Amino acid sequence: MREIIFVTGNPHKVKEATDIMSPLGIKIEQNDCGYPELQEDTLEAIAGFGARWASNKLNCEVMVDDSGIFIDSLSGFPGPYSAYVARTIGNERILKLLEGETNRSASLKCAIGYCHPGEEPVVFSGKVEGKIAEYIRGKLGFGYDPIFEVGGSTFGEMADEEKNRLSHRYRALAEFARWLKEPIKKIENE
Ligand code: ITT
Repeated sequence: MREIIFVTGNPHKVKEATDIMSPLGIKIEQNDCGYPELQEDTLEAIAGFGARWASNKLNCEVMVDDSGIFIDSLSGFPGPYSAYVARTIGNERILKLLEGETNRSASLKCAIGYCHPGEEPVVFSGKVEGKIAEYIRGKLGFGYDPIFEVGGSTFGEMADEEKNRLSHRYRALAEFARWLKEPIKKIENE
């Protein structure tokens, strides 16, 4: 089985990546050495930089995952600042910011960066569209899951298998897994 080092401090991401990738023949091993998160406008730039930095530090091929929630009525905020916003104001205060707002559309996005030491990173993106719930619902998942609703349920109300069938992370990882089997294509398309 192909083994990939996943550099992240977030055990929920490791569990989801393992559940998604193991049926595809890819084994995920966590390493939480961390990486500097650039203050960039896109998750892709952050993930590419992080993957390059961590692969050079560990001297092996690695993947990283930079994710975020983009709220339409807030012009895409918090986007690449999602980790900071979760740590500082959190879900309750986000709901307060949206009080009385009729446009509750939002998306979760994931950028998977992958790199070999000394090489250029490649990045795979995934996105799921949904809306911000009126109130916190569900105890499953993590992060923004209890306020992010798709098809009537929040990710916080969905079993892992259900979230992993349609999530931003699933979509990015599926692209990555496809590319791992046929790496030439991505390089030709860039
Ligand atoms: P690493 O950088 O160590 O991988 P992190 O949790 O800091 O872990 P991100 O910067 O990618 O990861 O996450 C940004 C925020 O988005 C953070 O608060 C996460 O909890 C949240 N988040 C990431 N993936 C999510 C998901 O699938 N569902 C809900 N929230 C998520």
